[in-house]
Amino acid sequence: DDSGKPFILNCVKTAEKQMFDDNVDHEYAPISGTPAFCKASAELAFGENSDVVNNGRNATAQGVSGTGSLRLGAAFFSNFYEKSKVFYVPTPTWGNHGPIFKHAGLDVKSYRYYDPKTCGFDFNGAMEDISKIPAGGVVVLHACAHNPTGVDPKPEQWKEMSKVMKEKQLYPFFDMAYQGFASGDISKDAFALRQFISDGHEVALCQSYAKNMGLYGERAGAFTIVCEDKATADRILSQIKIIIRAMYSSPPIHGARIVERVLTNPELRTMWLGEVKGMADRIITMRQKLKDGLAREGSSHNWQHITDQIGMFCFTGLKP
Ligand code: IK2
Repeated sequence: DDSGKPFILNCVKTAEKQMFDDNVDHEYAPISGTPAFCKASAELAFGENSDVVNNGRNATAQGVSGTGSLRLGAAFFSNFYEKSKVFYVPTPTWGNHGPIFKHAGLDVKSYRYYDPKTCGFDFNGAMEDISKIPAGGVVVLHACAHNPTGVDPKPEQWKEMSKVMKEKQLYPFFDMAYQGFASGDISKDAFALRQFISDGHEVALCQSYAKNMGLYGERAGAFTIVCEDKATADRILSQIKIIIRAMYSSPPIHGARIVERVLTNPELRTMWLGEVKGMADRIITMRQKLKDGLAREGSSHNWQHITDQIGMFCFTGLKP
């Protein structure tokens, strides 16, 4: 907030108060988290009327926030994905992607993403590199608000990327750590993911509630593999549970309970949607103020990229 303090969402405070009043216990969570938490997370990502969730095609497990969900996904791919052990990440990417995937025994390579000349997306470079990845390769995609550049592909560019990845039989692995936190609209921020689903991809997805619900230290997130049918999803979830059981037995319960309440209680959900928008709008306003301030101080440089970029990260293009 404006005093540099961590912001606690009112919907979260209200959910916690309700939980206290309901005298909730401290029982273990199920190995893959509660079914209600997993369903609400999948619906948030794929949409309420998504055929993925309606037909049970999602194998979804609670993860230990975004990082734990990535690590769980990495373990699953390392154990069971026979087509390739190579994960392709954008250049640059979140500094922990490489260590997480390598820790699970995967190889990490990269594809072009950021263009320092424009402080924007290197669409041609990305397309060229992605189209050369051998069939079966796993491509890591930041669903929105790319960390650390703030540079996202435009909707038309996402469509092209989805098309080429389908043609080349590449596996989309989405990291969605900022749904709602980028534009303020949870559906808009899920555009890329939903586009890939409507193009027929079976994707992997990692979600985090650290930013969009301000639950950083509560470690609430989810890992999903979208399958061709429910029978496959059930078999995959069973294998995911075996991995979780050996790694940490069961996930933390308090944050997941907050998420479940906020997403499934209509009043709390409405409150949350307003608060996510409030946080995103604040970031958008900060960007505009930075750009305006530079102009006001006399800079004639084109700072358009500051407001073209989105989310909490900004590559200013300043030289060392
Ligand atoms: N994926 C991306 C792209 C992220 O930016 C983050 C959060 N990064 O910020 C916190 C940090 O650097 O530790 C994550 C995943 C993981 O977030 P979390 O594990 O906090 O949910």
